[in-house]
Amino acid sequence: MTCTTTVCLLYNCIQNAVCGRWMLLSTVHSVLYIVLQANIHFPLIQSVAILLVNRMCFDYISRLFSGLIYFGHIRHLSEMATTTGVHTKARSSPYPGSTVNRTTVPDDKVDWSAEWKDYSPVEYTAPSVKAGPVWADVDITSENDSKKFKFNLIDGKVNRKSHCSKYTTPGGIPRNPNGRTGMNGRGLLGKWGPNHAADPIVTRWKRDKKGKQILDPTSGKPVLQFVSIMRKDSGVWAIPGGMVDAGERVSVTLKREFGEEALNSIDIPDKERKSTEKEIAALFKHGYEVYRGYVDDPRNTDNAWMETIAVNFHDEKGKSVGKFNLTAGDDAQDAHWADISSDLSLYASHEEFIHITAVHRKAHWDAKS
Ligand code: RP5
Repeated sequence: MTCTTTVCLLYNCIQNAVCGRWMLLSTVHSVLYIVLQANIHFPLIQSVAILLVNRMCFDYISRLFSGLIYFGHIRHLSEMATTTGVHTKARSSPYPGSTVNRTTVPDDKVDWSAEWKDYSPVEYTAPSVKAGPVWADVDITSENDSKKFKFNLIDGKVNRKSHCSKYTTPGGIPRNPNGRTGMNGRGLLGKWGPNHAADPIVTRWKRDKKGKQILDPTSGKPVLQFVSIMRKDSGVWAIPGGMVDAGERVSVTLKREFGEEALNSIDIPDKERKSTEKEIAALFKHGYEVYRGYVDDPRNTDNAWMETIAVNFHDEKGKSVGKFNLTAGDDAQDAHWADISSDLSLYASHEEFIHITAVHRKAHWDAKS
């Protein structure tokens, strides 16, 4: 037995003892060890088995120590949230970009377990989605259609797994795990089930002209600022997040979206642009994951919803991205460094992600905390 397999075998034992939920994978894993140990003289089979074992070990270790090695250097909050509370924005009317009103869902009927025999939500899929752009799924008009999709799985290049839990698919159609929204169909969202996004929370400390950190007079804590953009669709301030493209790594989406939505707004002389891009790349190597899960987005429906991974990239000394002022970019959107406090009113669940970031950075939030 090679050194690699000994290490993997040891790891397998620990993992079996600690992580019952990976039992199935562990069994597959164990079968591979038997192949390795059976003194098989087929070098090809043995090499494939070693490769698979190593790959699986890497995945398991990534999960166990996800905070340390997941996509580079992104660390997690141990008490990381995976769902927001009862969704409210996902029940609001009219539906964005339309005059369609949702069926009203009272708070006590949001949960699918609350009985509502006559629940018959309004049906709406935006014409732009029905037109069948590359980023959208095809319509499901019969249970047979839904067989085209691998719900709760990685489906080719599309991630149809939820960050929260396995979702149900009554009649072959995914059901929003956070409850009723008063609308069937996909609205403006392209994918049936989870639509994955990524939110880069770029922060710096608020400083005076001499570079000294500014403390909030009520809490006595330093004021944190984050890059906030005004969304073109709603005119609401938000984190500059965006959709994860098919097959794209979340770390790539985070940097790309920040570049597209906020970097265009950074007022930098052309000759400094290259070095700034380098500084941003360096900042984006060390993120802190503050949230992973459901987003209370006004575009959600009973069959399609937003999920995100929100990561904080902090410029402690204010010497990289933090040294730039943000002004309105070429496109209509606006961008600025927003002071973080409980007074913020942001798009979807973004206030929640910013609050978690403030707590993590021990920054001012409100007079009490
Ligand atoms: C929100 O929608 C996510 O948190 C993310 O900020 C955003 C992604 O959608 P687009 O900005 O691409 O429309 O739910």
